[in-house]
Amino acid sequence: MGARSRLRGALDRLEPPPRAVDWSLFAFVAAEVLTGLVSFTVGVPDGWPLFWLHRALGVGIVALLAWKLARVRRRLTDPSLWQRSTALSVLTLVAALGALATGVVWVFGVDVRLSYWTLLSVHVGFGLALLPLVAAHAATRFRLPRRVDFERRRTAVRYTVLLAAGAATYRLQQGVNDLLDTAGADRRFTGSQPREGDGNGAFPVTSWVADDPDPIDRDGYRLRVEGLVSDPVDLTAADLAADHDREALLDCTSGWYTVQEWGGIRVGDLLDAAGELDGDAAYVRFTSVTGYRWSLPIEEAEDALLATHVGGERLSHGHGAPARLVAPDRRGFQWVKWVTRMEVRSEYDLGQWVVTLVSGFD
Ligand SMILES: Nc1nc2c(c(=O)[nH]1)N[C@H]1C(S)=C(S)[C@@H](COP(=O)(O)O)O[C@H]1N2
Ligand SMILES: [Mo]
Repeated sequence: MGARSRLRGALDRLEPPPRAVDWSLFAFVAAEVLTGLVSFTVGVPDGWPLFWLHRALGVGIVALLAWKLARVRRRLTDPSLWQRSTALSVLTLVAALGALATGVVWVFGVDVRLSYWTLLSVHVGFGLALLPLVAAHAATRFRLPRRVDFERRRTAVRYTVLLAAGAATYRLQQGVNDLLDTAGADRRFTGSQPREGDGNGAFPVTSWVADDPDPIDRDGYRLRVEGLVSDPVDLTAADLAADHDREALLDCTSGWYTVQEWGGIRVGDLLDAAGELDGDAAYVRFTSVTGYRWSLPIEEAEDALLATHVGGERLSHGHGAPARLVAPDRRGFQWVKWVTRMEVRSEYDLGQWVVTLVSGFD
């Protein structure tokens, strides 16, 4: 038996029964959306397995999709077999190929923009569109999975091999990056690409669509420190005299990161200006002039920086002047810009997850 037919044989043995392929595709896509979204909240290197799982599942989808297309090809290419649901099937396929292609191109470090979206943001868009499409597609051809489709031992072996092969493929790709010294080699464990240089001009201004306030007048600016403190206080821009410098890495979920020297004041020192903390103090919530907000557990918050400077320059308006949060080990979206309110709270703020998405819309 030649190497080629041996590989063929191995692939055939790996191929799940048709119904299992369909349900696996659904499950893999759901898992991709889940791991993708959760990965947005991970900023510490210990979180790397989540990103690897996302990549391995992605390669797994390539294999599952290949098996599926080999089976249903004629339903797409032969017009006499077209049905009402074929349009939905094609749309689902386009979204799947879009998500896969953008993901694959991204790992090579390609850095193109589609209007102002990075390729990674387009990837996220395809992925989010794919989930409801796959669900609707599955509903048009609904067949319950059967026991025989997922016979226990074979199934376990199959999916283990599939994921292991996925991870190995990604590892191999990284080897290619290193060998050819592609831009992909400089990516962080999160997949983000580097932005080099110091100061305001070295990295992009990234805000949600509608979060676009007018520049804040320094003289009129006040930072309100309130909540579970004994003496709430309004601080002026002049009160925020930077006395700390800290190197910290900003990693945006749209796929870039930058290391900068941030100048500012420790949040703990600002809280001291508002007197004593209440015994129930558990979180500090940072709110932007736009309403955008995020909170950090009190200990982490105290050690975070309210930055007024970056790379030795005063923060530009776009980067959050007069003051923005610098939260090391957190993803960029948590680094609230144009902070006008710091509030000590006893409870976690679930609403922030929605508010960060819609703030700025009137
Ligand atoms: N008020 C406010 N703060 C914000 C944002 C925003 O849209 N509004 N965008 C966040 C996101 S997604 C990132 S990545 C960082 C980007 O900071 P930069 O614009 O200085 O690069 O700011 C965060 N802080
Ligand atoms: Mo971001």
